[in-house]
Amino acid sequence: MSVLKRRLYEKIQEQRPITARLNKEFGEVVIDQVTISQVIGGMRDIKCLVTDISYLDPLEGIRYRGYTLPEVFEKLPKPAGAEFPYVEALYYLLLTGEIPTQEEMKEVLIDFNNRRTIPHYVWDVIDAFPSESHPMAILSAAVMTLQRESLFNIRYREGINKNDYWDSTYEDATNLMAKMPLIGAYIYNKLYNKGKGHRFPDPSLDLGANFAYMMGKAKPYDDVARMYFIIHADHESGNVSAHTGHLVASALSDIYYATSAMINGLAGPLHGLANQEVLRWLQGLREQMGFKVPSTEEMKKYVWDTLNSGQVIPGYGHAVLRKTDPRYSVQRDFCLKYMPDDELFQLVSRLYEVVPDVLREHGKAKNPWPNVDAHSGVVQWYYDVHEYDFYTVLFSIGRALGVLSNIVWDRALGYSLERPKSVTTEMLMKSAGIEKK
Ligand code: CMX
Repeated sequence: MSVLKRRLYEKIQEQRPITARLNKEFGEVVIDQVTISQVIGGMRDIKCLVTDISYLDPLEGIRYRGYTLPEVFEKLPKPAGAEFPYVEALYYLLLTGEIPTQEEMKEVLIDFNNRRTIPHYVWDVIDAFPSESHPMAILSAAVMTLQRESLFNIRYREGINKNDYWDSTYEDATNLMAKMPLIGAYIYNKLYNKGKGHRFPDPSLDLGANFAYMMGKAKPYDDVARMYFIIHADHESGNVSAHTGHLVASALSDIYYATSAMINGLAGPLHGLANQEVLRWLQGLREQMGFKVPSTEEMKKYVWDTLNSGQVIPGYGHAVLRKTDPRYSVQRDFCLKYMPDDELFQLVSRLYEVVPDVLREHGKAKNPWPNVDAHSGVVQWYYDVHEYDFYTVLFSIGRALGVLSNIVWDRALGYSLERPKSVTTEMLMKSAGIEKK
């Protein structure tokens, strides 16, 4: 058993009696109540999911296993000379709650490396897609294609004990996590380099550096990849992608079905696709200005025009956060260090001074501050990833770290099939004490 899997198993054994006791002895304790507007309004804020992998505070932002993003960057081991940690180290942290040592990392890296082989039929399926297809549709299908590799399905058919579900789920999850960056880079080369840039993985490189290598990008893109995958990894369990992954897996659908579904949820413009929408919107502003630097008044007008035409300002607002997203701030700090004079970065910075006031005046958004997507495309653009349709694929690779870790734990703790209850409008009217006309 690998060091990661052994530590995970020890943690599972520690956690199981706690969850079992809560459920058995305190199952009737009330932790929330539900209002009509929550039922109509997308179940906002209802406390009905449990995860120990991350927690999102509305004012502070995300913590992974109790650590803020700056703490994660500081504490996790890094490759020699790198600014950002191993992505594989974050996977270790998310699964076990522990910071791996450099020694443990050596083993984890070898394990990830050994799982990188991708069956040829995956490339064939990707190649068969028309070149106008959206990369998220291709990614979802490519992950789905791998479903026949699921070890969980084989074990399930053999009739394994429920207590052992986590084991083959962990194997499936780690196999897929090791492969997803390769699939992403292959899709990029197929769509935007006419299939010419494809490279085989370099076993001497960690996940981030190998992704940069396969994308054909020089340093510091390896660090960009590490930063990017780490900041997108998890945002507790209620967001569309994480929740979809969890929901599908709750039917004991395997990791491949669940991850493909989470990718489909991430592909919506109110969620992960917002990162490509931000770039489209920024380029629209630049074009409208004839590529001159816009004045503050011109920026305000552009923001108002977007709102008045009934569209949202992409990259701003959030269902939970009520302050600037720390994932935005991490990227801003990166830009200040590596690309302070970049025109697009400066535009994003100036919009930060304009958009929140306009959104406040507009009076609808509960949170006028930027989220992760307001900044992520700008960094990619700077490193010549100009094909903004691709940005959500990057988000997906990162998000898989959290979703997969959660599903392993769902299986380990025996979380039930998800099945909330719906009501009719008439029932809501009755609850509200109003008559049907
Ligand atoms: N621009 C304009 N209007 C906005 C807005 C924005 N950026 N953010 C919220 N609103 C509007 C909502 O559309 C809603 O309008 P209606 O009452 O007409 O339906 C109203 O303000 C209240 O919404 P809210 O409670 O503040 O926000 P929600 O929880 O409903 O939605 C989100 C959250 C992210 C979908 C929304 O802020 C939004 O559409 N933002 C722009 C898209 C975006 O950046 N998405 C990425 C989020 C991060 C991620 O998941 O990747």
